[in-house]
Amino acid sequence: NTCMILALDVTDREEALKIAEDVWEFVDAIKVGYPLILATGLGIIRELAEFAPVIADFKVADIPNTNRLICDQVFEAGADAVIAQGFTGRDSLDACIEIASEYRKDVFVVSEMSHPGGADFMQPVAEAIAKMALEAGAFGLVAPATRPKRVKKIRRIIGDKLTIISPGVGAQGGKASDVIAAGADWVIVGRSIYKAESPKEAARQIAEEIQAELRGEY
Ligand code: BMP
Repeated sequence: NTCMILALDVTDREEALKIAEDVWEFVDAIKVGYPLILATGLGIIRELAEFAPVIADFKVADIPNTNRLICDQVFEAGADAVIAQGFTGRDSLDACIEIASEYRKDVFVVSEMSHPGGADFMQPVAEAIAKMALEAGAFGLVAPATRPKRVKKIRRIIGDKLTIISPGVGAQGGKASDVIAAGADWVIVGRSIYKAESPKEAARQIAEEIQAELRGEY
């Protein structure tokens, strides 16, 4: 377990596959979203699944029926998990979880986003979303590495029942070891890896920082 997820937001298929091949040993999953999938097609999910489990970050946020249709496509394409927004409410989330469980796959729910604006409207509802995700039987939450204190708070609410994956490390200012210390299970890292001169070296360094934190060396 490397406690790291690669956010592969490049828009070129060859580049995406090259980076996945370079860094797979340092990551436990690859997160793909609109940039890569709109550019290259849904087929990229199966290609990347050769290297690591794929999390489809579509931030699903619609009525239950539309959520069901979206999740069906995502899991049919070979994704191991989908990311849904929580603010659309319990029935919309239930729809995602219903389809995921048919495929024996997982749903992560966004509670509060990592960018500065994520504190404007999402932070006040984040704790309620975390509770809802717990009650609904989601697999995990997406919580901000840019605000380790918030991750700590969310961890207190959900206990050990949900996994926390945390974006915002590096390019957005968060530090991997800080958010792991605050209770995140995995950090999500994009630009700091895929824009690095050597993505492999960058991934290795962050992985080492996390392992040192877990050994209590920080
Ligand atoms: P980067 O490490 O380059 O900042 O990438 C972070 C990734 O996590 C991006 O794919 C972004 O869309 C996603 N993300 C985020 O940054 N904050 C959130 O709150 C939720 C996200 O999914």
